[in-house]
Amino acid sequence: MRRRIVSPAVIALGSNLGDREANLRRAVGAIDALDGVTVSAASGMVESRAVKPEGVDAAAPSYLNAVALVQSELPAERLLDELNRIETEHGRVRHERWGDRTLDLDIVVFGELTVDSARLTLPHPRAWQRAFVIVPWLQVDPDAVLPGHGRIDALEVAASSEVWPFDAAPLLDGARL
Ligand code: A4P
Ligand code: MG
Repeated sequence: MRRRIVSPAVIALGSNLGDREANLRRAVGAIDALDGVTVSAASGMVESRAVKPEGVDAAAPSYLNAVALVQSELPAERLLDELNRIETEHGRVRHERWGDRTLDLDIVVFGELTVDSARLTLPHPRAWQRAFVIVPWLQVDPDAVLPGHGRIDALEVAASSEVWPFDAAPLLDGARL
């Protein structure tokens, strides 16, 4: 019998183009529908100003972000393939770094895995400084630890002013934890 290896992973979702709420909602459904991937929890949505390489861009459409906890039988690179496919299916086009997008799906952590390849860096190198990742992640895992940076509740303090809650129905029906 094939032994299943299941890894807990954290996925950050973001959208600042189109129907942002619908984009995040459909993305959570599409992730949960992947063969070998189950979404165990999803945060509420938070809103924030777009961060560009040159700083906060108040003229760009603001973002909705959320975080999903998943259990993945897919290895990290295969999960990334599937997330890239879901992004493309949601109309994602890549023109510029940190450019406006209908959907961005990033793997924040994948179990204890540390990777630094051309395609995949784990843990995500910028998650620790981003309120739009840390604040929703704390909602679904208050004890979470970001390898290399420690407990995320200690990171939130500096970051918390940058995001505000977005009132919407839960991304997942019912608690699954
Ligand atoms: N890649 C490497 N590691 C990962 C990972 N852990 N998860 C590679 C996902 N992808 C990973 O990503 C570029 C390449 O990163 C991919 O080919 C993948 O193989 P991308 O999605 O094409 O482009 P990007 O998202 O513009 O690049 P980058 O540098 O990953 O962006 P960030 O750091 O994710 O920032 N402002 C607000 N308010 N909210 C946001 O969500 N997001 C960004 C994107 C900028 N500003 C934002 C937000
Ligand atoms: Mg990305």
